Amino acid sequence: MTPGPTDLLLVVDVQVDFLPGGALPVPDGDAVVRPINGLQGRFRHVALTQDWHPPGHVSFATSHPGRAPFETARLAHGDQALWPDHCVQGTPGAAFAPALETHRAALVIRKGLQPGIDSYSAFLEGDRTTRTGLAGALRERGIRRVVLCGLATDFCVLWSALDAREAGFEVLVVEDAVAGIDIPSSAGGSVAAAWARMEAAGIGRLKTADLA
Ligand code: VGL
Ligand code: ZN
Repeated sequence: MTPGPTDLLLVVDVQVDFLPGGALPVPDGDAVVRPINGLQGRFRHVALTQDWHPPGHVSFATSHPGRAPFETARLAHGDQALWPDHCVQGTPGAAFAPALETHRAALVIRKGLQPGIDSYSAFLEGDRTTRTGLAGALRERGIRRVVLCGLATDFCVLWSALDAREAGFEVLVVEDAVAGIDIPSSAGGSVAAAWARMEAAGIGRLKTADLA
């Protein structure tokens, strides 16, 4: 595809804490930076997202005495995976990856700011009710197709892609510009499960080389 005036590149959570050495490292997370920088030059519209939690956020295992990262907690609005403390507002770990180009983006959308609600999705928070405003902002700019890249395939990319589709956009994911956490499961891991869910939702896949 050749990106046009109604296409937007959505760069999800390419932040220090999700890179190797960070608080919640995504394996090979740093490998997405170079392809994403290349992709950004091909799009007229670029938006960046930032996971942006207050200290003591509900998604942190440390906020649940006796619980460990990667366990699941039951909250009033549903199950919550517990993580190491990560992307705390204003800390070095919450900053964009130093090598990520950020100057082309018209929009930076931050998510996960409410102490008691997580938000993997750039569109709709974990209570599945609170909207971030991103869908409206994209519509006002005339965007019809959202092309996603970034971290992590099986969490924030997955939920952002599903909600973009739900909001009525055409959605594509750039498979060599994403990387996943990949929690093992009997069903073959969360990355394979994420691709299956996205495919079932009508979300397309492409490679950086397919973008001319
Ligand atoms: C993410 C887990 C917790 C992500 C954010 O960006 O995929 N994953 N917070
Ligand atoms: Zn988070």
